[in-house]
Amino acid sequence: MGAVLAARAVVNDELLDELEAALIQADVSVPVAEGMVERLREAAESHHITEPSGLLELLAQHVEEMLEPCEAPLSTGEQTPTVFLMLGVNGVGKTTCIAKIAHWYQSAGNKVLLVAADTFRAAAAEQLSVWAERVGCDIVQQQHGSDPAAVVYDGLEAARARGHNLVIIDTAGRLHTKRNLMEELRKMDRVIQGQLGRATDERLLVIDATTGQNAIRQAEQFNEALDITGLMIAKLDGTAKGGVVLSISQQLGLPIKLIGVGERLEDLRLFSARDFAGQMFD
Ligand SMILES: Nc1nc2c(ncn2[C@@H]2O[C@H](COP(=O)(O)OP(=O)(O)OP(=O)(O)O)[C@@H](O)[C@H]2O)c(=O)[nH]1
Ligand SMILES: [Mg+2]
Repeated sequence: MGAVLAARAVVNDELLDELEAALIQADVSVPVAEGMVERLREAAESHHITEPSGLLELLAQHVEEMLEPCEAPLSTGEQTPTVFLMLGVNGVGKTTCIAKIAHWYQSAGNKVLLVAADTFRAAAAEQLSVWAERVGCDIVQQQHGSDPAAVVYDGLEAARARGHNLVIIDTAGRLHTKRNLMEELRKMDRVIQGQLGRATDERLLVIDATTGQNAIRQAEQFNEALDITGLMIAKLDGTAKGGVVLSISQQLGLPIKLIGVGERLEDLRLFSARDFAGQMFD
């Protein structure tokens, strides 16, 4: 984005068109990019901005303002255990994200339990138990092919019996278009609600920042099926784009809770509109 502006001496229509193209290139959806550039045009006029660098500052400020309402902390319920249900399509980074969250809370002195409710992929429980060992937290698992809702039930019983205060549930990757798989998630959520006597603290949808526009469809459909409480944007380190975050926030208004910036346990950050805007226009 900075390169588009650096190559220009003055702010004019051509430059604004190029900026719009650069935003779309960075995975911002067309209507959102159009709206942003229109707002920028008006602001540049009213503030008499003629230098491209001034325009870049204004754009970063707009992005920060757009994203600020999406900043939200994780809800850690007043009653224990707090329960996070993790969702998303295949390979977006759910399990890695769970390990990172577990590490974070476990290091802060909490007693964390991971629940391996991805009983579909053969190696999934094994992958989660390797993470549990590294984090130093507990795990509940059943054999491959078990009913995921039954694993969730077991997990919550175990948490209550053994005094865990955070339970994080790993689910199998699934396409947002598969109705029966969405129903399976709803069933898991009902089991949690039944056990807790209240809503699941977080139904977190993990989105891969490198996915592009399809991420919007994913968020829309998971949200329709399950009322997601927030987003975790994984793999933001792997893309110069990340504009999809803007589109999702503007089009769906969902809170963004966490971002993933690498494959290690430490590579987890709270979402910050200011940091995101700063990095987008580096
Ligand atoms: N660069 C980068 N890679 C990540 C990040 N999060 C996850 N990954 C990588 O993405 C790949 C998939 O991660 P998983 O956590 O297994 O994804 P998943 O959503 O659980 O996958 P399924 O269970 O198969 O649906 C792994 O190679 C991870 O190391 C991240 O924030 N940055
Ligand atoms: Mg997984």
